[in-house]
Amino acid sequence: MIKKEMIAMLLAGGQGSRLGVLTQKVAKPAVSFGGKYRIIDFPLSNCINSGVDTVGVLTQYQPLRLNAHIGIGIPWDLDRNVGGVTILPPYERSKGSDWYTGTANAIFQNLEYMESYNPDYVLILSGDHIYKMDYEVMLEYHKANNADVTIAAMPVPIEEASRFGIVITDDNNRITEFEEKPANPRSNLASMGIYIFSWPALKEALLSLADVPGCDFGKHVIPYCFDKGERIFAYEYNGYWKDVGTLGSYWEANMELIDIIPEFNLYEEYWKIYTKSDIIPPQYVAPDAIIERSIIGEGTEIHGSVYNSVIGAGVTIEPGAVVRDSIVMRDSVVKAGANVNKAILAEDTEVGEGAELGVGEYAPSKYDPKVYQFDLVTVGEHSVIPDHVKVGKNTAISGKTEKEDYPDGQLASGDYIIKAGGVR
Ligand code: ADQ
Ligand code: ADP
Repeated sequence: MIKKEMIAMLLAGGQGSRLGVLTQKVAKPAVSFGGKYRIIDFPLSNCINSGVDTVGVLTQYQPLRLNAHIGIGIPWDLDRNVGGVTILPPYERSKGSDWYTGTANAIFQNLEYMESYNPDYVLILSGDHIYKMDYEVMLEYHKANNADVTIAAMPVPIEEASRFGIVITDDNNRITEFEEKPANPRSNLASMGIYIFSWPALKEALLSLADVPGCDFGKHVIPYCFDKGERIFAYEYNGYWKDVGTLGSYWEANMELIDIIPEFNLYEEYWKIYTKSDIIPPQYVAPDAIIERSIIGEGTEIHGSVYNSVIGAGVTIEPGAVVRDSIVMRDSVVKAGANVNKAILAEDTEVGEGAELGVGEYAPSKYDPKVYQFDLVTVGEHSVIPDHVKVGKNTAISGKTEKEDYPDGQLASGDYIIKAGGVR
């Protein structure tokens, strides 16, 4: 096969358990974002905008929607005879095929794929980050430093630092210390989970660590390269980057799109974000509708009022309904007179007439307090909320719920309803 200087391996197989009911049936990279996109559109668009035309996408958990979305890569111009996008699920490998047990293990199981392009460099990406980055510039930096590994890094608030791999660098940006998710971080320069490896260094590390259970980049590969004394550099990035791995950060990143001057701009001509779009009719705004500071998807009909919200394609907001500070994904219906506050409604949900979401005081979650720790109402896809019920803040709903599921017509803050078939 033809040689490629750099290929990308995009990790898209994590469970995304911290997105709660949003990722019960879809992989995190396939979750809708910004009314039109799916999360994976961002790294894929970065690849094509950076001239990286060979991308292996490693899928595993709930891959159906992701596969359907990526297809043969036409929207991203990745439908190449040579290279292009290739979906790499764990079960198709001929020998040693196994479930991907960790990020590095997933890459290890695809050694043959990488080898077939005889690359000089391999770019490792996550499928769940919203950002724009020119990987070609990062590669130039990698080469200029004669590095074995380059890790993209950016400063984060120190109180969030223990969620990340933390690096300490010398005056030349060479990394002198790396700690994966330290309890007491000694720096706020965080690894973005974006790596360029010189191919010999990556191959050697993967082969040496082949037997490590759950082999992971942050936990095993980077420390291994370190112990070998390899040249590891931090590539400092200062633009917009968001790991949308929690409900809070996912909601926030969507809301940032409707800031008056958004820090993350979807409208740049020279850095387009590509996605697969269906052919659907334009929006319709009815005579009494009110729309303020919102994104409205194609084919959506607004009869009621929408404030500070991100509304996907094919949504209906019926007369008298009010949607505020919320994300409503495609094909959902908010029925007449319903009131939706600070909620995330996944695809194809239905909010009944006069139902009220996001009311009352906040209480901690009884269901999964690590996941549901924000005052959001989270509704999984294909869910139904009956007419005239009240739903408190920090609640989760999944499945076709009925009046009887709501004691006294209410779901209290901190409570949840997960119907059979909706549970993992
Ligand atoms: P985490 O955020 O914990 O840390 P991780 O769970 O390792 O990220 O997942 C990274 C990516 O790989 C995600 O896109 C995920 O979907 C995917 N993935 C996870 N397991 C997979 C598997 N078995 N098969 C295929 N894909 C899989 C990492 C680094 C930190 C860094 C943060 C930045 O370890 O050092 O700070 O990313 O977000
Ligand atoms: P995900 O499946 O969401 O990608 P990770 O692999 O990043 O999850 O994290 C594994 C587990 O660690 C999650 O299922 C979650 O229970 C827990 N976890 C991760 N981050 C946090 C956090 N910020 N607060 C609480 N728990 C967390």
